[in-house]
Amino acid sequence: MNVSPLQAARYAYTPKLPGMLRHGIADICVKEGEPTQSVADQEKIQALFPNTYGKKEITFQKGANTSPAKKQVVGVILSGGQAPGGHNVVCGLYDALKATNSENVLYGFKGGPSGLLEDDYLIFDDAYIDQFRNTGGFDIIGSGRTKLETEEQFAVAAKVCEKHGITAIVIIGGDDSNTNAAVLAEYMAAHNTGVQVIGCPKTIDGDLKNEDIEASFGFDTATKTYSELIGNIERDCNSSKKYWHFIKVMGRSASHVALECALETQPNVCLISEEVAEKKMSLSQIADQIADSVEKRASLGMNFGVVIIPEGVVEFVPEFSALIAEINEMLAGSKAAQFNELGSWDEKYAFISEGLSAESMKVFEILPQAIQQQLFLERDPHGNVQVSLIESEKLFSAMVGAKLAQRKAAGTYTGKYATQHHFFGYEGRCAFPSNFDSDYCYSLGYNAFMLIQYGYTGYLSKVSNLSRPAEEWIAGGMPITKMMNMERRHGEDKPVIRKALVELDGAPFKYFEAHREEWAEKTCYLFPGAIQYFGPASVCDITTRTLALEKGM
Ligand code: FBP
Repeated sequence: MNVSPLQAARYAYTPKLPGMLRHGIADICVKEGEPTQSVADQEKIQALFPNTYGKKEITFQKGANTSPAKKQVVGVILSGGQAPGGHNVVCGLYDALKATNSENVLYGFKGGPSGLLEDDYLIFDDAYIDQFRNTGGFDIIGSGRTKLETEEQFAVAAKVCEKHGITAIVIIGGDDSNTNAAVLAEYMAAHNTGVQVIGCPKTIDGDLKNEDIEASFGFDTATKTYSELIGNIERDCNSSKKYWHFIKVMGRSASHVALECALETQPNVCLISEEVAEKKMSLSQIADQIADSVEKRASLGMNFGVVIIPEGVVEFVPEFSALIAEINEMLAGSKAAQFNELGSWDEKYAFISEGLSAESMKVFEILPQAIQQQLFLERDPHGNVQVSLIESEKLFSAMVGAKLAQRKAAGTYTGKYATQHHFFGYEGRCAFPSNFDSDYCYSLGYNAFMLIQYGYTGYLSKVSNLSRPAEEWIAGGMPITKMMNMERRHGEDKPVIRKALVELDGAPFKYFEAHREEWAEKTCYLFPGAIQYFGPASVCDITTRTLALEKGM
Protein backbone atom coordinates (compact mmCIF):
# COMPACT_ATOMS: atom_id res chain seq x y z
CA MET A 1 0.00 0.00 0.00
CA ASN A 2 1.18 3.50 -0.82
CA VAL A 3 1.36 5.52 2.42
CA SER A 4 3.18 8.67 3.49
CA PRO A 5 6.40 8.31 5.51
CA LEU A 6 4.64 9.68 8.60
CA GLN A 7 1.79 7.22 8.21
CA ALA A 8 4.27 4.35 7.92
CA ALA A 9 6.08 5.58 11.03
CA ARG A 10 2.83 5.96 12.96
CA TYR A 11 1.91 2.34 12.24
CA ALA A 12 4.92 1.41 14.33
CA TYR A 13 3.89 3.58 17.30
CA THR A 14 2.77 1.58 20.32
CA PRO A 15 0.05 3.49 22.17
CA LYS A 16 0.60 3.78 25.90
CA LEU A 17 -1.96 2.08 28.13
CA PRO A 18 -2.69 3.10 31.72
CA GLY A 19 -0.26 1.26 34.00
CA MET A 20 -3.04 -0.90 35.42
CA LEU A 21 -3.88 -2.30 31.97
CA ARG A 22 -0.29 -3.12 31.03
CA HIS A 23 0.07 -6.43 32.81
CA GLY A 24 -1.74 -8.54 30.24
CA ILE A 25 -5.38 -9.56 30.12
CA ALA A 26 -4.93 -12.39 32.63
CA ASP A 27 -3.83 -9.88 35.25
CA ILE A 28 -6.60 -7.30 35.09
CA CYS A 29 -9.15 -7.47 37.85
CA VAL A 30 -12.01 -5.21 38.68
CA LYS A 31 -12.63 -3.13 41.77
CA GLU A 32 -16.17 -1.94 42.34
CA GLY A 33 -16.72 1.40 44.04
CA GLU A 34 -19.83 2.93 45.51
CA PRO A 35 -23.30 2.82 43.89
CA THR A 36 -23.94 6.00 41.87
CA GLN A 37 -26.73 8.58 41.66
CA SER A 38 -27.54 10.78 38.68
CA VAL A 39 -26.20 14.35 38.89
CA ALA A 40 -29.78 15.63 39.26
CA ASP A 41 -33.40 14.49 38.99
CA GLN A 42 -32.54 11.18 40.67
CA GLU A 43 -36.08 9.86 41.02
CA LYS A 44 -37.04 10.59 37.44
CA ILE A 45 -33.84 9.11 35.99
CA GLN A 46 -34.16 6.03 38.19
CA ALA A 47 -37.74 5.51 37.04
CA LEU A 48 -36.66 5.73 33.40
CA PHE A 49 -33.66 3.40 33.84
CA PRO A 50 -34.86 0.74 36.31
CA ASN A 51 -32.36 -1.86 35.06
CA THR A 52 -29.25 0.25 34.66
CA TYR A 53 -29.58 3.01 37.28
CA GLY A 54 -27.47 3.28 40.40
CA LYS A 55 -24.75 0.84 39.34
CA LYS A 56 -21.29 1.05 40.87
CA GLU A 57 -18.28 2.97 39.66
CA ILE A 58 -15.60 0.60 38.32
CA THR A 59 -11.81 0.73 38.30
CA PHE A 60 -9.45 -1.86 36.95
CA GLN A 61 -6.33 -2.92 38.76
CA LYS A 62 -3.61 -5.54 38.74
CA GLY A 63 -4.89 -8.91 39.92
CA ALA A 64 -6.20 -12.25 38.66
CA ASN A 65 -8.78 -11.81 35.90
CA THR A 66 -12.03 -13.26 37.24
CA SER A 67 -14.25 -12.44 34.25
CA PRO A 68 -16.33 -15.35 32.95
CA ALA A 69 -14.89 -17.24 29.98
CA LYS A 70 -17.45 -16.30 27.34
CA LYS A 71 -17.06 -15.89 23.62
CA GLN A 72 -17.67 -12.24 22.76
CA VAL A 73 -19.09 -10.96 19.51
CA VAL A 74 -18.93 -7.18 19.67
CA GLY A 75 -20.29 -4.54 17.29
CA VAL A 76 -18.75 -1.07 17.15
CA ILE A 77 -20.28 2.15 15.79
CA LEU A 78 -18.73 5.58 15.17
CA SER A 79 -21.35 8.26 15.67
CA GLY A 80 -21.33 11.96 14.72
CA GLY A 81 -18.53 14.24 13.60
CA GLN A 82 -15.01 12.91 13.08
CA ALA A 83 -12.54 13.29 15.93
CA PRO A 84 -8.84 12.32 15.81
CA GLY A 85 -8.22 9.01 17.53
CA GLY A 86 -11.44 7.20 16.61
CA HIS A 87 -9.46 4.54 14.75
CA ASN A 88 -7.42 3.84 17.86
CA VAL A 89 -10.55 3.26 19.94
CA VAL A 90 -11.46 0.52 17.47
CA CYS A 91 -7.87 -0.83 17.50
CA GLY A 92 -7.73 -0.91 21.31
CA LEU A 93 -11.10 -2.67 21.44
CA TYR A 94 -9.97 -5.17 18.82
CA ASP A 95 -6.64 -5.90 20.51
CA ALA A 96 -8.19 -6.51 23.94
CA LEU A 97 -10.93 -8.65 22.40
CA LYS A 98 -8.46 -10.82 20.48
CA ALA A 99 -5.96 -10.97 23.35
CA THR A 100 -8.75 -12.35 25.55
CA ASN A 101 -9.83 -15.00 23.07
CA SER A 102 -8.76 -15.31 19.45
CA GLU A 103 -12.24 -16.69 18.67
CA ASN A 104 -13.86 -13.40 19.67
CA VAL A 105 -15.25 -11.35 16.77
CA LEU A 106 -15.49 -7.60 16.18
CA TYR A 107 -18.11 -6.27 13.77
CA GLY A 108 -17.89 -2.68 12.53
CA PHE A 109 -21.24 -1.20 11.55
CA LYS A 110 -20.72 1.12 8.61
CA GLY A 111 -21.71 4.74 8.20
CA GLY A 112 -22.70 5.36 11.82
CA PRO A 113 -25.72 4.11 13.77
CA SER A 114 -27.65 3.55 10.51
CA GLY A 115 -25.21 0.70 9.79
CA LEU A 116 -26.61 -1.21 12.75
CA LEU A 117 -30.21 -0.58 11.67
CA GLU A 118 -29.46 -1.58 8.08
CA ASP A 119 -27.23 -4.49 9.06
CA ASP A 120 -24.40 -3.03 7.01
CA TYR A 121 -21.11 -4.19 8.48
CA LEU A 122 -17.63 -5.57 8.06
CA ILE A 123 -15.77 -8.01 10.27
CA PHE A 124 -12.34 -6.83 11.38
CA ASP A 125 -9.19 -8.85 10.97
CA ASP A 126 -5.54 -8.05 11.67
CA ALA A 127 -4.71 -7.01 8.11
CA TYR A 128 -7.60 -4.54 7.96
CA ILE A 129 -7.12 -3.11 11.45
CA ASP A 130 -3.38 -2.63 10.96
CA GLN A 131 -3.97 -0.12 8.14
CA PHE A 132 -5.65 2.26 10.58
CA ARG A 133 -3.45 2.23 13.66
CA ASN A 134 -2.64 5.73 14.97
CA THR A 135 -4.21 7.39 11.93
CA GLY A 136 -6.82 10.15 11.84
CA GLY A 137 -10.30 9.99 10.38
CA PHE A 138 -13.24 7.67 10.77
CA ASP A 139 -12.87 5.98 7.38
CA ILE A 140 -12.22 2.62 9.02
CA ILE A 141 -16.01 2.13 9.00
CA GLY A 142 -17.36 5.65 8.40
CA SER A 143 -19.63 7.64 10.67
CA GLY A 144 -23.08 9.18 10.51
CA ARG A 145 -25.53 11.33 12.41
CA THR A 146 -28.57 9.01 12.48
CA LYS A 147 -29.82 8.99 16.05
CA LEU A 148 -30.58 5.66 17.73
CA GLU A 149 -33.43 6.82 19.93
CA THR A 150 -36.78 5.22 19.18
CA GLU A 151 -38.23 1.93 20.44
CA GLU A 152 -38.67 0.82 16.83
CA GLN A 153 -34.98 1.40 16.12
CA PHE A 154 -33.99 -0.44 19.29
CA ALA A 155 -36.13 -3.41 18.28
CA VAL A 156 -34.39 -3.52 14.87
CA ALA A 157 -30.99 -3.22 16.59
CA ALA A 158 -31.87 -6.11 18.92
CA LYS A 159 -32.86 -8.27 15.93
CA VAL A 160 -29.60 -7.51 14.11
CA CYS A 161 -27.66 -8.38 17.27
CA GLU A 162 -29.58 -11.61 17.65
CA LYS A 163 -28.92 -12.53 14.02
CA HIS A 164 -25.12 -12.23 14.47
CA GLY A 165 -25.00 -13.46 18.07
CA ILE A 166 -23.73 -10.06 19.16
CA THR A 167 -23.07 -9.85 22.89
CA ALA A 168 -22.18 -6.15 23.12
CA ILE A 169 -22.33 -2.87 21.21
CA VAL A 170 -19.77 -0.10 21.64
CA ILE A 171 -20.97 3.37 20.65
CA ILE A 172 -18.25 5.96 20.11
CA GLY A 173 -19.94 9.34 20.22
CA GLY A 174 -20.69 12.66 21.88
CA ASP A 175 -23.19 13.57 24.60
CA ASP A 176 -26.28 12.79 22.50
CA SER A 177 -24.92 9.48 21.19
CA ASN A 178 -23.94 8.39 24.69
CA THR A 179 -27.31 9.45 26.06
CA ASN A 180 -28.79 7.18 23.39
CA ALA A 181 -26.29 4.44 24.36
CA ALA A 182 -27.73 4.59 27.90
CA VAL A 183 -31.29 4.31 26.58
CA LEU A 184 -30.30 1.42 24.30
CA ALA A 185 -28.55 -0.33 27.22
CA GLU A 186 -31.73 -0.01 29.27
CA TYR A 187 -33.83 -1.37 26.39
CA MET A 188 -31.48 -4.35 25.87
CA ALA A 189 -31.53 -5.12 29.60
CA ALA A 190 -35.30 -4.69 29.95
CA HIS A 191 -35.88 -7.06 27.03
CA ASN A 192 -33.38 -9.64 28.29
CA THR A 193 -31.48 -9.60 25.01
CA GLY A 194 -28.17 -10.30 26.71
CA VAL A 195 -26.62 -7.45 24.70
CA GLN A 196 -24.43 -5.05 26.70
CA VAL A 197 -23.90 -1.44 25.58
CA ILE A 198 -20.76 0.59 26.33
CA GLY A 199 -20.07 4.21 25.29
CA CYS A 200 -16.82 6.06 24.57
CA PRO A 201 -16.53 9.86 24.93
CA LYS A 202 -15.78 11.51 21.58
CA THR A 203 -16.00 15.05 20.22
CA ILE A 204 -13.52 17.72 19.20
CA ASP A 205 -15.91 20.24 20.77
CA GLY A 206 -14.74 19.20 24.25
CA ASP A 207 -18.24 19.54 25.68
CA LEU A 208 -18.61 15.95 26.85
CA LYS A 209 -16.83 16.26 30.16
CA ASN A 210 -17.88 16.27 33.78
CA GLU A 211 -16.59 15.25 37.16
CA ASP A 212 -15.97 11.75 35.78
CA ILE A 213 -14.91 12.31 32.20
CA GLU A 214 -11.92 14.67 32.10
CA ALA A 215 -11.84 15.08 28.32
CA SER A 216 -13.51 13.85 25.17
CA PHE A 217 -11.07 12.44 22.67
CA GLY A 218 -10.12 14.47 19.62
CA PHE A 219 -10.17 17.81 21.46
CA ASP A 220 -6.42 17.60 22.09
CA THR A 221 -5.43 17.01 18.46
CA ALA A 222 -8.01 19.31 16.88
CA THR A 223 -7.10 22.26 19.11
CA LYS A 224 -3.39 21.63 18.59
CA THR A 225 -3.95 21.65 14.83
CA TYR A 226 -5.93 24.90 14.91
CA SER A 227 -3.43 26.43 17.32
CA GLU A 228 -0.57 25.57 14.98
CA LEU A 229 -2.40 27.36 12.15
CA ILE A 230 -3.33 30.33 14.33
CA GLY A 231 0.27 30.60 15.56
CA ASN A 232 1.47 30.57 11.94
CA ILE A 233 -0.97 33.32 11.08
CA GLU A 234 0.16 35.33 14.11
CA ARG A 235 3.75 35.04 12.91
CA ASP A 236 2.76 36.12 9.42
CA CYS A 237 0.77 38.98 10.83
CA ASN A 238 3.66 40.03 13.05
CA SER A 239 5.97 39.88 10.02
CA SER A 240 3.91 41.75 7.43
CA LYS A 241 2.14 43.95 9.99
CA LYS A 242 -0.73 44.69 7.64
CA TYR A 243 -3.82 42.58 8.40
CA TRP A 244 -6.34 41.90 11.10
CA HIS A 245 -7.17 38.19 10.84
CA PHE A 246 -10.63 37.04 11.90
CA ILE A 247 -10.49 33.31 12.59
CA LYS A 248 -13.59 31.26 13.29
CA VAL A 249 -12.95 27.89 14.95
CA MET A 250 -15.30 24.92 15.18
CA GLY A 251 -17.32 23.99 18.19
CA ARG A 252 -21.03 23.85 17.50
CA SER A 253 -22.10 25.41 20.75
CA ALA A 254 -19.54 25.48 23.57
CA SER A 255 -16.41 27.66 23.26
CA HIS A 256 -13.87 25.17 24.65
CA VAL A 257 -12.06 24.97 21.30
CA ALA A 258 -11.78 28.77 20.97
CA LEU A 259 -10.65 29.13 24.58
CA GLU A 260 -8.01 26.40 24.30
CA CYS A 261 -6.68 27.95 21.06
CA ALA A 262 -6.52 31.33 22.81
CA LEU A 263 -4.59 29.83 25.73
CA GLU A 264 -2.20 28.21 23.24
CA THR A 265 -1.65 31.25 21.01
CA GLN A 266 -2.51 34.41 23.02
CA PRO A 267 -4.33 36.30 20.26
CA ASN A 268 -5.43 39.92 20.61
CA VAL A 269 -9.09 39.04 21.04
CA CYS A 270 -11.01 35.81 21.59
CA LEU A 271 -14.78 35.80 22.02
CA ILE A 272 -16.26 33.30 24.47
CA SER A 273 -19.91 32.57 23.68
CA GLU A 274 -20.78 31.66 27.26
CA GLU A 275 -19.58 35.09 28.43
CA VAL A 276 -21.50 36.82 25.63
CA ALA A 277 -24.66 35.09 26.86
CA GLU A 278 -23.93 35.74 30.53
CA LYS A 279 -23.38 39.46 29.94
CA LYS A 280 -26.23 39.59 27.40
CA MET A 281 -23.89 41.31 24.97
CA SER A 282 -25.24 42.83 21.77
CA LEU A 283 -23.55 42.53 18.37
CA SER A 284 -22.65 46.19 18.62
CA GLN A 285 -20.99 45.74 22.04
CA ILE A 286 -18.95 42.81 20.71
CA ALA A 287 -17.86 44.87 17.69
CA ASP A 288 -16.90 47.73 20.01
CA GLN A 289 -14.80 45.40 22.15
CA ILE A 290 -12.83 44.27 19.09
CA ALA A 291 -12.63 47.83 17.71
CA ASP A 292 -11.14 48.97 21.04
CA SER A 293 -8.27 46.53 20.55
CA VAL A 294 -7.78 47.65 16.92
CA GLU A 295 -7.76 51.30 18.02
CA LYS A 296 -5.37 50.76 20.94
CA ARG A 297 -2.93 48.80 18.81
CA ALA A 298 -3.15 51.37 16.01
CA SER A 299 -2.22 54.09 18.49
CA LEU A 300 0.93 52.04 19.25
CA GLY A 301 1.67 51.76 15.52
CA MET A 302 0.38 48.19 15.13
CA ASN A 303 -2.29 47.93 12.45
CA PHE A 304 -2.52 44.17 12.68
CA GLY A 305 -3.96 41.57 14.96
CA VAL A 306 -5.74 38.26 15.44
CA VAL A 307 -9.30 37.65 16.61
CA ILE A 308 -10.65 34.17 17.42
CA ILE A 309 -14.38 33.61 17.07
CA PRO A 310 -16.15 30.47 18.31
CA GLU A 311 -18.39 28.90 15.70
CA GLY A 312 -21.57 29.13 17.75
CA VAL A 313 -21.20 32.69 19.08
CA VAL A 314 -24.09 34.37 17.28
CA GLU A 315 -26.57 31.97 18.87
CA PHE A 316 -25.42 33.23 22.27
CA VAL A 317 -26.14 36.88 21.41
CA PRO A 318 -29.68 37.33 22.80
CA GLU A 319 -30.82 39.91 20.23
CA PHE A 320 -29.48 37.77 17.38
CA SER A 321 -31.23 34.59 18.49
CA ALA A 322 -34.46 36.59 18.85
CA LEU A 323 -33.97 37.80 15.25
CA ILE A 324 -33.41 34.22 14.03
CA ALA A 325 -36.53 33.02 15.86
CA GLU A 326 -38.57 35.76 14.18
CA ILE A 327 -37.18 34.94 10.74
CA ASN A 328 -38.02 31.25 11.22
CA GLU A 329 -41.54 32.23 12.24
CA MET A 330 -41.86 34.74 9.40
CA LEU A 331 -40.98 32.16 6.75
CA ALA A 332 -42.91 29.22 8.25
CA GLY A 333 -45.15 27.20 5.93
CA SER A 334 -46.21 28.76 2.63
CA LYS A 335 -44.67 32.15 3.46
CA ALA A 336 -41.24 30.85 2.43
CA ALA A 337 -42.47 30.28 -1.16
CA GLN A 338 -44.09 33.72 -1.18
CA PHE A 339 -40.77 35.24 -0.09
CA ASN A 340 -38.74 33.25 -2.62
CA GLU A 341 -40.95 34.45 -5.49
CA LEU A 342 -39.99 38.06 -4.84
CA GLY A 343 -37.54 39.09 -7.55
CA SER A 344 -35.25 41.78 -6.20
CA TRP A 345 -33.47 42.18 -2.86
CA ASP A 346 -35.36 45.50 -2.39
CA GLU A 347 -38.70 43.69 -2.57
CA LYS A 348 -37.43 41.04 -0.18
CA TYR A 349 -36.13 43.72 2.17
CA ALA A 350 -39.58 45.36 2.23
CA PHE A 351 -41.17 41.96 3.05
CA ILE A 352 -38.65 41.47 5.86
CA SER A 353 -39.16 44.91 7.38
CA GLU A 354 -42.91 44.34 7.48
CA GLY A 355 -42.50 40.92 9.12
CA LEU A 356 -39.93 41.70 11.83
CA SER A 357 -40.53 43.44 15.14
CA ALA A 358 -38.95 46.89 15.51
CA GLU A 359 -36.22 45.50 17.83
CA SER A 360 -35.25 42.70 15.47
CA MET A 361 -35.34 45.06 12.50
CA LYS A 362 -32.79 47.26 14.29
CA VAL A 363 -30.48 44.25 14.63
CA PHE A 364 -31.10 43.22 11.02
CA GLU A 365 -30.28 46.71 9.77
CA ILE A 366 -26.81 46.72 11.30
CA LEU A 367 -25.81 43.46 9.62
CA PRO A 368 -23.71 43.68 6.45
CA GLN A 369 -25.87 42.98 3.39
CA ALA A 370 -24.05 39.72 2.58
CA ILE A 371 -24.95 38.37 6.03
CA GLN A 372 -28.53 39.64 5.73
CA GLN A 373 -28.87 37.67 2.52
CA GLN A 374 -27.20 34.60 4.02
CA LEU A 375 -29.94 34.46 6.64
CA PHE A 376 -32.45 33.87 3.88
CA LEU A 377 -30.40 31.60 1.66
CA GLU A 378 -29.19 28.88 3.98
CA ARG A 379 -32.20 27.06 5.38
CA ASP A 380 -32.30 23.55 6.83
CA PRO A 381 -34.84 20.90 5.71
CA HIS A 382 -37.32 22.31 8.25
CA GLY A 383 -36.96 25.78 6.72
CA ASN A 384 -34.95 27.18 9.62
CA VAL A 385 -31.96 29.47 9.30
CA GLN A 386 -28.76 27.44 9.65
CA VAL A 387 -26.95 29.58 12.16
CA SER A 388 -23.79 27.47 11.96
CA LEU A 389 -23.34 28.49 8.33
CA ILE A 390 -23.37 32.20 9.08
CA GLU A 391 -19.95 33.63 8.37
CA SER A 392 -19.57 35.28 11.75
CA GLU A 393 -15.89 36.03 11.09
CA LYS A 394 -17.02 38.27 8.21
CA LEU A 395 -19.94 39.63 10.20
CA PHE A 396 -17.72 40.88 13.01
CA SER A 397 -14.92 42.14 10.76
CA ALA A 398 -17.45 44.22 8.79
CA MET A 399 -19.09 45.53 11.95
CA VAL A 400 -15.69 46.46 13.38
CA GLY A 401 -14.93 48.24 10.08
CA ALA A 402 -18.13 50.28 10.46
CA LYS A 403 -17.26 51.15 14.07
CA LEU A 404 -13.77 52.28 13.03
CA ALA A 405 -15.20 54.42 10.23
CA GLN A 406 -17.36 56.19 12.82
CA ARG A 407 -14.37 56.64 15.11
CA LYS A 408 -12.33 57.99 12.19
CA ALA A 409 -15.09 60.49 11.42
CA ALA A 410 -15.07 61.52 15.09
CA GLY A 411 -11.29 61.93 14.88
CA THR A 412 -10.47 59.35 17.58
CA TYR A 413 -8.89 56.76 15.30
CA THR A 414 -6.40 57.21 12.51
CA GLY A 415 -5.14 53.67 11.85
CA LYS A 416 -5.40 51.35 8.85
CA TYR A 417 -7.71 48.36 8.88
CA ALA A 418 -7.37 45.55 6.32
CA THR A 419 -8.81 42.12 7.03
CA GLN A 420 -8.42 38.42 6.23
CA HIS A 421 -10.88 35.68 7.14
CA HIS A 422 -10.46 32.01 8.03
CA PHE A 423 -12.57 29.13 9.27
CA PHE A 424 -10.73 26.25 10.92
CA GLY A 425 -12.87 23.19 11.49
CA TYR A 426 -12.50 20.32 9.08
CA GLU A 427 -8.73 20.93 9.01
CA GLY A 428 -8.46 19.44 12.50
CA ARG A 429 -11.09 16.74 12.77
CA CYS A 430 -9.13 14.06 10.92
CA ALA A 431 -5.55 15.03 11.74
CA PHE A 432 -3.13 12.28 12.76
CA PRO A 433 -3.97 11.91 16.46
CA SER A 434 -1.41 13.40 18.82
CA ASN A 435 0.36 10.97 21.10
CA PHE A 436 -2.14 11.95 23.79
CA ASP A 437 -5.15 11.11 21.62
CA SER A 438 -3.48 7.96 20.24
CA ASP A 439 -2.85 6.74 23.79
CA TYR A 440 -6.13 7.94 25.27
CA CYS A 441 -8.25 6.47 22.48
CA TYR A 442 -6.47 3.14 22.45
CA SER A 443 -6.94 2.97 26.22
CA LEU A 444 -10.65 3.85 25.94
CA GLY A 445 -11.19 1.04 23.42
CA TYR A 446 -9.12 -1.50 25.38
CA ASN A 447 -10.91 -0.54 28.55
CA ALA A 448 -14.33 -0.74 26.84
CA PHE A 449 -13.62 -4.38 26.12
CA MET A 450 -12.65 -5.03 29.74
CA LEU A 451 -16.03 -3.58 30.80
CA ILE A 452 -17.76 -5.90 28.35
CA GLN A 453 -15.78 -8.91 29.50
CA TYR A 454 -16.69 -8.21 33.11
CA GLY A 455 -20.39 -8.02 32.14
CA TYR A 456 -21.10 -4.30 32.55
CA THR A 457 -23.72 -2.44 30.52
CA GLY A 458 -24.84 1.19 30.32
CA TYR A 459 -21.28 2.31 31.18
CA LEU A 460 -19.01 4.89 29.63
CA SER A 461 -15.42 3.77 29.21
CA LYS A 462 -13.53 6.03 31.59
CA VAL A 463 -9.83 6.82 31.64
CA SER A 464 -8.84 9.53 34.10
CA ASN A 465 -5.87 11.28 35.73
CA LEU A 466 -5.08 12.42 32.19
CA SER A 467 -2.84 15.34 33.09
CA ARG A 468 -0.32 12.81 34.44
CA PRO A 469 1.84 10.44 32.35
CA ALA A 470 -0.14 7.51 30.86
CA GLU A 471 1.48 5.11 33.33
CA GLU A 472 -0.54 6.85 36.06
CA TRP A 473 -3.86 6.99 34.20
CA ILE A 474 -6.77 5.27 35.90
CA ALA A 475 -8.93 2.93 33.82
CA GLY A 476 -12.49 2.00 34.66
CA GLY A 477 -16.09 2.75 33.89
CA MET A 478 -18.91 5.00 34.99
CA PRO A 479 -22.65 4.29 34.65
CA ILE A 480 -23.90 6.73 32.04
CA THR A 481 -26.99 7.40 34.14
CA LYS A 482 -24.73 9.06 36.72
CA MET A 483 -24.05 11.88 34.23
CA MET A 484 -27.69 12.44 33.38
CA ASN A 485 -30.32 15.00 34.27
CA MET A 486 -33.69 15.96 32.83
CA GLU A 487 -33.71 18.71 30.20
CA ARG A 488 -36.35 20.22 27.97
CA ARG A 489 -35.70 19.04 24.39
CA HIS A 490 -38.15 19.66 21.54
CA GLY A 491 -40.95 20.46 23.96
CA GLU A 492 -40.44 17.34 26.10
CA ASP A 493 -38.56 16.53 29.32
CA LYS A 494 -35.80 14.10 28.36
CA PRO A 495 -33.04 12.32 30.29
CA VAL A 496 -29.74 13.57 28.82
CA ILE A 497 -26.04 13.82 29.64
CA ARG A 498 -25.49 17.43 30.63
CA LYS A 499 -23.53 19.30 27.94
CA ALA A 500 -20.47 21.03 29.42
CA LEU A 501 -20.19 24.67 28.41
CA VAL A 502 -17.20 26.85 29.33
CA GLU A 503 -17.46 27.68 33.04
CA LEU A 504 -16.85 31.36 33.62
CA ASP A 505 -15.58 30.64 37.11
CA GLY A 506 -13.37 27.77 35.92
CA ALA A 507 -9.56 28.02 35.87
CA PRO A 508 -9.12 28.09 32.05
CA PHE A 509 -11.47 31.07 31.60
CA LYS A 510 -10.09 32.81 34.67
CA TYR A 511 -6.56 32.57 33.27
CA PHE A 512 -7.73 33.95 29.94
CA GLU A 513 -9.67 36.75 31.65
CA ALA A 514 -6.63 37.74 33.70
CA HIS A 515 -4.45 38.12 30.60
CA ARG A 516 -6.72 39.24 27.80
CA GLU A 517 -6.35 42.98 28.40
CA GLU A 518 -2.63 42.74 27.93
CA TRP A 519 -3.05 40.52 24.84
CA ALA A 520 -5.57 42.97 23.34
CA GLU A 521 -3.01 45.76 23.38
CA LYS A 522 0.45 44.22 23.13
CA THR A 523 1.74 41.51 20.83
CA CYS A 524 2.00 38.47 23.12
CA TYR A 525 1.61 35.78 20.48
CA LEU A 526 2.71 32.20 21.19
CA PHE A 527 3.68 29.90 18.33
CA PRO A 528 2.84 26.32 19.30
CA GLY A 529 4.06 24.83 16.00
CA ALA A 530 3.05 21.48 14.54
CA ILE A 531 2.09 18.48 16.64
CA GLN A 532 5.24 16.47 17.37
CA TYR A 533 4.97 12.71 17.33
CA PHE A 534 8.59 11.75 17.99
CA GLY A 535 10.87 13.35 20.52
CA PRO A 536 10.91 14.22 24.21
CA ALA A 537 7.70 13.58 26.17
CA SER A 538 7.77 17.22 27.32
CA VAL A 539 7.06 18.21 23.71
CA CYS A 540 5.19 15.18 22.34
CA ASP A 541 2.94 14.00 25.16
CA ILE A 542 1.65 17.19 26.75
CA THR A 543 -2.08 17.65 26.66
CA THR A 544 -4.18 20.78 26.57
CA ARG A 545 -3.75 23.97 28.59
CA THR A 546 -7.44 23.58 29.47
CA LEU A 547 -6.87 20.25 31.20
CA ALA A 548 -3.67 21.44 32.86
CA LEU A 549 -5.41 24.52 34.28
CA GLU A 550 -8.44 22.49 35.34
CA LYS A 551 -6.07 20.21 37.23
CA GLY A 552 -4.33 23.15 38.90
CA MET A 553 -1.09 22.75 36.92
P1 FBP B 1 -19.86 16.02 17.14
O1 FBP B 1 -20.58 16.76 18.22
O2 FBP B 1 -20.68 15.00 16.48
O3 FBP B 1 -18.57 15.48 17.65
O4 FBP B 1 -19.44 17.04 15.99
C1 FBP B 1 -18.97 18.29 16.30
C2 FBP B 1 -18.68 19.13 15.07
O5 FBP B 1 -17.39 18.88 14.58
C3 FBP B 1 -18.87 20.59 15.42
O6 FBP B 1 -17.68 21.17 15.88
C4 FBP B 1 -19.38 21.16 14.12
O7 FBP B 1 -20.25 22.24 14.38
C5 FBP B 1 -20.15 20.03 13.51
O8 FBP B 1 -19.60 18.85 14.03
C6 FBP B 1 -20.08 20.02 12.01
O9 FBP B 1 -20.85 18.98 11.53
P2 FBP B 1 -20.78 18.40 10.04
O10 FBP B 1 -19.67 17.42 10.01
O11 FBP B 1 -22.09 17.72 9.90
O12 FBP B 1 -20.54 19.54 9.12
